[in-house]
Amino acid sequence: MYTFHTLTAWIEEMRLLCTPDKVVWCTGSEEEYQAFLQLMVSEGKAKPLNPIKRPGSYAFFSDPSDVARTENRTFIACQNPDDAGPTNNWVDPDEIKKTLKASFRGSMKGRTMYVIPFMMGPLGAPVSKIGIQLTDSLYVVVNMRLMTRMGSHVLKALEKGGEFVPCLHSVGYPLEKGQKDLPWPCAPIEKKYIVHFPEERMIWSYGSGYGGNALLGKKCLALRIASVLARDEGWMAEHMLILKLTDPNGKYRYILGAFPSACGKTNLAMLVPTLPGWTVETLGDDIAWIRLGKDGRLYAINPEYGFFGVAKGTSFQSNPNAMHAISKNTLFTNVALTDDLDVWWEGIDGPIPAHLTDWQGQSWTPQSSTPAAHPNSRFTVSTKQCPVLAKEWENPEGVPISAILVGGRRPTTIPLVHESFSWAHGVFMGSTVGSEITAASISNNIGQVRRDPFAMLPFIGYHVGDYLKHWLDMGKKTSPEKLPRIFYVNWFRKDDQGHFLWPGFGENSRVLKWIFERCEGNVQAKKTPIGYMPYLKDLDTDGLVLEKGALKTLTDVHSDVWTQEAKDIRQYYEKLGPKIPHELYEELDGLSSRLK
Ligand code: OXD
Ligand code: MN
Repeated sequence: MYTFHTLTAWIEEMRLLCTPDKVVWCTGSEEEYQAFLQLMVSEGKAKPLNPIKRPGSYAFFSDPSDVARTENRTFIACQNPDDAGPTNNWVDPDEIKKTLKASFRGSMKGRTMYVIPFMMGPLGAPVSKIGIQLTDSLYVVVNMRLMTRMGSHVLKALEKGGEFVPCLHSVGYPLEKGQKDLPWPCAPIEKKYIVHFPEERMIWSYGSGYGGNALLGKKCLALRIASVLARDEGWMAEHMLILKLTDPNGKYRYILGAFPSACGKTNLAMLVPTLPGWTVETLGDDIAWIRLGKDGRLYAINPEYGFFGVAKGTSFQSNPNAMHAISKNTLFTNVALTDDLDVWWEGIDGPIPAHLTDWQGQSWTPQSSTPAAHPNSRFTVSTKQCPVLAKEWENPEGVPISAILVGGRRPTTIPLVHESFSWAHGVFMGSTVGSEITAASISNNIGQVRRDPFAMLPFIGYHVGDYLKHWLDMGKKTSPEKLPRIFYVNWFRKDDQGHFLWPGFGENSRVLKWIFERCEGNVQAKKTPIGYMPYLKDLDTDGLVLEKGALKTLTDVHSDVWTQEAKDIRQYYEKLGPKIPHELYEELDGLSSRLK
């Protein structure tokens, strides 16, 4: 058990293993944050941006080999391989500890070990969890300061009782005496290991300094380890945005949304409705922890304290609120820089500058053959800078959820919106979401669907079949009318020429309005073989210009296409193996027979 009383012993053990030159306990103060940034500037690891255009902001550039989460180097270390299931890389905990101890031995030589006490979830919230990350990367420290509630107050909370999740991290680049450091030290890909010990509730990450591989509060703790805690303790840790939708009369409802990476979760969380009088406010853009409230409803909190958003494609057109949020005090990674030291990326507003410095420090012009910003370039910014942050976002009890949206990128088959008949049917829908493989990704499987159950495929810390069973079990803990309704949405339907049929972004508020009215019980819906769908008169299309016939295609259900979809789902379930709950097969059989 890792508690306040064992904390110093654990740190001492890790210090003796990693042999840093010194150990620094982070207080989390503003002065400390500024001092760390200055230190990184002096070491050539951070670049201050134009103080007029982007005050308080810095740019960081990673090694070209260390630019994203590395799922093939991410492991679940549990005793029985079947507990990790077919969607995870399993390793034996004792074996991997031996391997990794050899890697960590002396890995912080010539460096400082920083101790980061952090909390996921608001202080005092019943589901909040404490983690202690040890790292030799200052980049990680400053990012964790924005992304989590970090500092001495967390140690005080730990002193009062409870456990913490030990998170050991090293970039894996020790410095011999006199050896010059690199701007972004890391280990080669085959030496990187992001290892989760769900039985011990511990994380060891070696060799990468980037995003979810290194900021261990996020995907590692708040999703992979938390999903295991949630299963054992009867709650849910999900890859979901949380938003508050308010109608023109001031009535509001809270909605969750599970979408795979690169489907616009951050944009939806901060959406500016085109429908007059409607507003969306943000509570979270990536992770939701959900538990049953005393009143039998499901309540969600956002365990994070910042946004780690994809920069590429973010603009005043796609997400004005994010653009305002990142106007100051923001850390940028792998973006391009303008000649006057502002940031730039593909898809940002305005004309393409005649000259830039690309993310690899090379001179760039519009004639260059490579992108100026890395496609996975990121901004890190405090949640508090979001101009449409809902005031209740830190409510320790969370907010009661009325609807859960699931979806992916599906150019064909899936209509704009359909609603599940029941919780179990909604779990079935969530288990089948995913994105169609397009020519944009190098693959022989164009047109096939890469399924990503509840957008959690890379983040479930245990067997996917048990995970889906946990979803079904959660629905049995309360009465059906108290559960959120589940909606399957698809903003990405295309016509035969490959043009999007639905404009998306702020226009998605039209779909949100129908969902809101369904939750209010104000609109009837059409029963179809796949679920409830809107009558066209109930979908507010006032002032919306669509391609001729678009609305019909967007709301069509073709039984031959769906029969193929059902077949494909069956194959997917079979591939996942015998742990897929029989209730989901019953839902699949139900769908197939309704299609006949
Ligand atoms: C993320 C992701 O970074 O899902 O949020 O990959
Ligand atoms: Mn995510």
